[in-house]
Order: sequence, then structure tokens, then C-alpha cells
Amino acid sequence: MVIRLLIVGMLLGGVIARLVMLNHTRQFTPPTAGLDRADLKRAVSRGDIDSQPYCFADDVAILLTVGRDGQPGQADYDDNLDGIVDDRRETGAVGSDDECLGPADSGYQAALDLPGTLAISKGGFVPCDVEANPPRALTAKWGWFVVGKEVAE
Ligand SMILES: [Ca+2]
Ligand SMILES: [Ca+2]
Repeated sequence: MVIRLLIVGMLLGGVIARLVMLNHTRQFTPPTAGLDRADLKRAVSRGDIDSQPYCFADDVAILLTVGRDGQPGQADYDDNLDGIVDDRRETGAVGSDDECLGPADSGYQAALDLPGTLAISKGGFVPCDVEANPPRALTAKWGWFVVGKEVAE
């Protein structure tokens, strides 16, 4: 009986917390909910909205950096518990300042020259011209927007 009351209390607490949060933020719908997707797509494609078109390139590196502390994982800590502090296999450890960066991320160019940076994959979105029929755009207001490639009829 006590467990049931505890579960019901937790559920009610969760519902009340969610209602308080919604009332506090007044964000009942996403900011793009009132927009017509076709109109937005057309505006992005024509360049009416402040945006940068992006095309996929299969030859760019996706990087894993050692972060601001300059050491794999957390500096001066044996993240992978192998007895060796700051060995290369700790790069990207959870809870560290290490970062995974693609060409569209800030700091990507600087990370290419940082010692300890690893290329872990290839393929990412890079800035391109509107004439290249880009599948994506990065808008200043809404972030990434998937335009989709136009198919010739
Ligand atoms: Ca680090
Ligand atoms: Ca280690």
C-alpha cells in the first residue's frame, strides 16, 4: 500500500512539475510550429532567410579532440582505469572536455592542428553555394534546416 502511494505521489509530482515548467516557459509549441514548411523551404532555397547552405562531403574528417586541458579525457586522471594516466585511449572519455567536431562546428579548423586530435570518421556537411542544390541550410534563427535536394523533372 505504501509503495503504491509512493508511486502515485511520484507520478503526480512529475505531472505537477511539468505543468509548472510549461506555465513558466509558456513554450507549449515549438517556435517553428506556426510556419508552413513549404514556404520556409522556398525562402531558404531562395536565400530570403539569413542562412548558409551546406552540402555533404564524404572526404572531410570528423575529429575527436583532447579539449582545452590538452590531455586525453580528464587531465591527470585515469579515465579508462588501465593504470596509465592520460593515455591516448582516454580521448573522448565521458565527462571530459574532449570534443567531437565536424566541419560545421566552431573550432574545427583550429582542432586540425592540435596535437592529440584524432580523425575518427569521414563525411560531413560543409558550406557550399546555393547553386550546388544543397540539402541543408544553417539558419541564424532556427539552426539546421533540412531543405532536401531538388529533383529535376
Ligand atoms: Ca581533455
Ligand atoms: Ca588510462
